[in-house]
Amino acid sequence: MTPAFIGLGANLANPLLQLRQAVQALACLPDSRLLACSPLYQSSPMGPADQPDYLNAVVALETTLAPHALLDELQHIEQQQGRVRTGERWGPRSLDLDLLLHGQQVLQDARLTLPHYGLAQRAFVLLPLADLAPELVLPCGTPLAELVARCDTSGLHRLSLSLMLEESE
Ligand code: A4P
Ligand code: MG
Repeated sequence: MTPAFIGLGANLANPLLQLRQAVQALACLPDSRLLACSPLYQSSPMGPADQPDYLNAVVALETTLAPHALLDELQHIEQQQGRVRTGERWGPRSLDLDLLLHGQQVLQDARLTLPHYGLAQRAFVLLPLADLAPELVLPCGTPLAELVARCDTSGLHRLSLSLMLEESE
């Protein structure tokens, strides 16, 4: 089994419900086990400012799926939940699932970049990832805690809502 981390983001069509449904779907992935779910964060939009705030979280899995097979599964979940790709860069979306890390894999091809290209800069990814794995060291050798210390957390708020229904209800 390989540990993998998935970044979740949504800012349209009831984002909280989108993320909760996505966690349920991630819990049902083949050849995988959902290990943990970070707290939920509200974040001001990166990219065009004329869009609603996002909800973001990170989920930890262990999986025997290869990276591209896992990406296929993530894109299938996005489509199931009605994601429409408008082509607008960093535009609003009902659900975005990013494969942040797949073990210590480093790769770059037409479909997949690992680690995810925005991981090192984005507070809305780094903080929830650090909630789950504070001791994590990235494949390049940089400790996650160093990136967290450096990132700009303005516009980011941890919420007291849970994504795991069984914990909150
Ligand atoms: N792709 C390559 N590597 C990966 C990977 N590690 N994980 C490819 C997932 N996908 C990967 O993604 C475009 C292509 O990236 C895919 O076809 C896949 O093969 P997409 O989901 O279709 O499009 P996108 O998400 O709009 O593009 P992009 O540039 O990846 O956007 P981001 O980086 O995901 O940013 N603001 C806040 N506050 N919170 C957010 O979550 N998210 C975005 C989207 C913008 N602003 C945000 C947030
Ligand atoms: Mg994406």
